[in-house]
Amino acid sequence: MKAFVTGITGQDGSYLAEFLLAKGYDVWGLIRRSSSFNTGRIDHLYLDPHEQPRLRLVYGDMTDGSNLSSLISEIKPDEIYNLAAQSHVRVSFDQPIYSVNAGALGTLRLLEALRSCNLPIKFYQASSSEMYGKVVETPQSETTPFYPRSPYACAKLYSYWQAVNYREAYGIFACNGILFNHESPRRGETFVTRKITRAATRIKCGLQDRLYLGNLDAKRDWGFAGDYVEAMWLMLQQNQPDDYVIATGQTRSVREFLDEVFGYLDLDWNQYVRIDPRYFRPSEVDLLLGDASKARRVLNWQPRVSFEQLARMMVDADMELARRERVIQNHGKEGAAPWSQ
Ligand code: NAP
Ligand code: G4F
Repeated sequence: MKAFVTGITGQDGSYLAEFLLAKGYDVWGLIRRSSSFNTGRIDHLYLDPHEQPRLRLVYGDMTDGSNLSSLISEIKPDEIYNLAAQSHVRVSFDQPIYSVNAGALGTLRLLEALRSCNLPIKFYQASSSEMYGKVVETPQSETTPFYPRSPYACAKLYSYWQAVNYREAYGIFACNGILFNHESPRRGETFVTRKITRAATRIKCGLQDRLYLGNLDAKRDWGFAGDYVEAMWLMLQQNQPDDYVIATGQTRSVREFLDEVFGYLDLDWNQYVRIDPRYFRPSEVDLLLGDASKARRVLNWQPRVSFEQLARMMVDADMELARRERVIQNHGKEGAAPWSQ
């Protein structure tokens, strides 16, 4: 089996690539040219000389339709996982046009590339619980109406409907995974969970003394990214294409995440956290709570990692990074260049 993964350098892309390689897939990943290395999350898969060269990276961009088209006709994958997006909600207010170009039109470009090559390729679309936005019912399921609250969420909603439309109009096996927030030690450093675990561990190691955050009252249904990529794959293994909510069924506030993380480190976050209005959003999503009973029933999927385990896993990984950073800093103070050790 051959899979083509957009967004392979991101959090989910790295876990999905690991998962598919372990299943024996050949994995092709789309990467963007960057002036610095951007493959840190997948280097362990790519650079191991003992591995079969079953992971191949190709250059491209979701804003470049002709490139996507020639890649799809050349690779002829069995499955496409479309994970690429400007995925930061706050940033999408600063860069709405780009976020929509990459996140919404990018999906359309990929679907068109798929359609025109006339192969029975299965398509996974990374849809998001952000589409529920100002929620009209709780918990949110596949039948809950959408109410997007950001350029990012509007882009995701557009992609969601295009995936449904290509399924209905052209018979393409297209699935939407409506994933609620999922985190891991590989989460981008500017998303709130990772920002907190990184800062808390650096505070514990004496490397920083303040953490500036926005709205602490927002509630999210947080799961572990490693569990969620399995659900993506399961969707494409069914007889019929469909859309599924993937969530834990529990919701916690940012404040509760702070309690868990700082408590684990024996610290009181009130002493270190300050509110900075720069991190407020023009319109906020107050509460997300997913009902994944359809995925449990049809896909036989369920999350394995609890909220507490997730927070601790992220703290443990960031503590390791903070300790290394402290060692490098101490070497620096002694006048020795760390790279010469
Ligand atoms: P992420 O860590 O931000 O990764 C995003 C990926 O998209 C990166 O590989 C990034 O490449 C790539 N990308 C961005 N713009 C691109 C462009 N114009 N052309 C090609 N590639 C581009 O996001 P994630 O957390 O793994 O999430 C994966 C997908 O699921 C995203 O679409 C996200 O919106 C969606 N989603 C995420 C969650 C969540 O809680 N994590 C929940 C629901 C849905 P670079 O590395 O070069 O930046
Ligand atoms: O961690 P966040 O930035 O994630 P958000 O906005 O929920 O979006 C993530 O999950 C979505 C799924 O629902 C994905 F589709 C999307 O791609 C992304 O992965 O913020 C979570 C909450 C928000 O309410 C935000 O206002 O935390 C609040 N928050 C408070 N202080 C903060 C901060 N968020 C960030 N990023 N930084 C802060 O300092």
